[in-house]
Amino acid sequence: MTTGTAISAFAKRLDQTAEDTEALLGKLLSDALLPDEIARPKRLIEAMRYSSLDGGKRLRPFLVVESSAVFGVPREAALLAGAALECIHCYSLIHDDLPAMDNSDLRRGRPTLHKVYDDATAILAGDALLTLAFDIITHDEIHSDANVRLLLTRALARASGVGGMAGGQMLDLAGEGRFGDREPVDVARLQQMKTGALLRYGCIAGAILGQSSQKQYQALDDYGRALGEAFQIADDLLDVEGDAAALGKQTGQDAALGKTTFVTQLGIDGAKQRVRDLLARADSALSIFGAKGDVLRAAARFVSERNS
Ligand code: GRG
Repeated sequence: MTTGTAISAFAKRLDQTAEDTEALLGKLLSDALLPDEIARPKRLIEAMRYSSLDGGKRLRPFLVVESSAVFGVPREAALLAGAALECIHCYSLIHDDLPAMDNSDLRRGRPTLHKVYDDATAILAGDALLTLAFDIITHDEIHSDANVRLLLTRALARASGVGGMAGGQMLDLAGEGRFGDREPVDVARLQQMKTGALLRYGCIAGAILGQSSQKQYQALDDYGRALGEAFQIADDLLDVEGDAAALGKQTGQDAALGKTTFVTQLGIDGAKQRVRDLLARADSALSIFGAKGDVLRAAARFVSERNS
């Protein structure tokens, strides 16, 4: 496949996954009660819907779907696992925007949840999305083998929790000097946790669902790590060089907070070179999948060259 063909196939598939994820999240976030639930308060479910529907690239569900496609996993199962991952992502955005964290007014081109509702509703909507993710990931439809569901669930917990995203956020705040003197920041480690862990999960989820060999798992793990770092460097570059309108959020926030980022450490040209190196690493990790890895290869390119 030529690079151009792979990129247009990628764009179509990303759009389709975004559409399917939107429909699925719409159903999962309906008023309908699940067995053992007592009531779904209107304000809470509406707040969860506000932050989860009608926006976002749905890159994380896309990675789950495409890493699963490599192993011929049924699309419906992958979409469900992707929806669980997207719920965690949306919760992290809600909490990250709160006054106690980044205090942002704009997200996905719209006012942030706590601006439209209030801080308490935003905290609860984030909590409920996090919890819902762990409900979804255990659905029987994801895999007939309960052990596969257990492995997926444990990996999701580890990507999201103290040793993953939440831990990375803590390191980030400590580096800003929120708890006393600024703590020294290992940017690569921090970002591997804060943003990389969920993206990597999207990639290894396919290997878990597809009951891959150890070698195939390792390949997707390597690919996911390279993609996660490239994503973050692109994010740091966008904060310096990006367009707020295209991004749907303020730019220049890292500099305003005096944050150590890949750009402050490597400079703009150094950061761009690092992205090129990571792209090459992502490509080479996928080599064992041959043409089956083409869409994931295009995804890595999209992540590094994105403008939103
Ligand atoms: C509050 C526990 C907790 C964690 C917050 C991941 C995170 C930690 C905060 C997100 C804030 C942020 C702007 C991180 C930089 C990279 C990032 C995750 C950007 C948003 O992801 P996209 O571009 O967003 O995939 P869309 O809107 O397309 O889903």
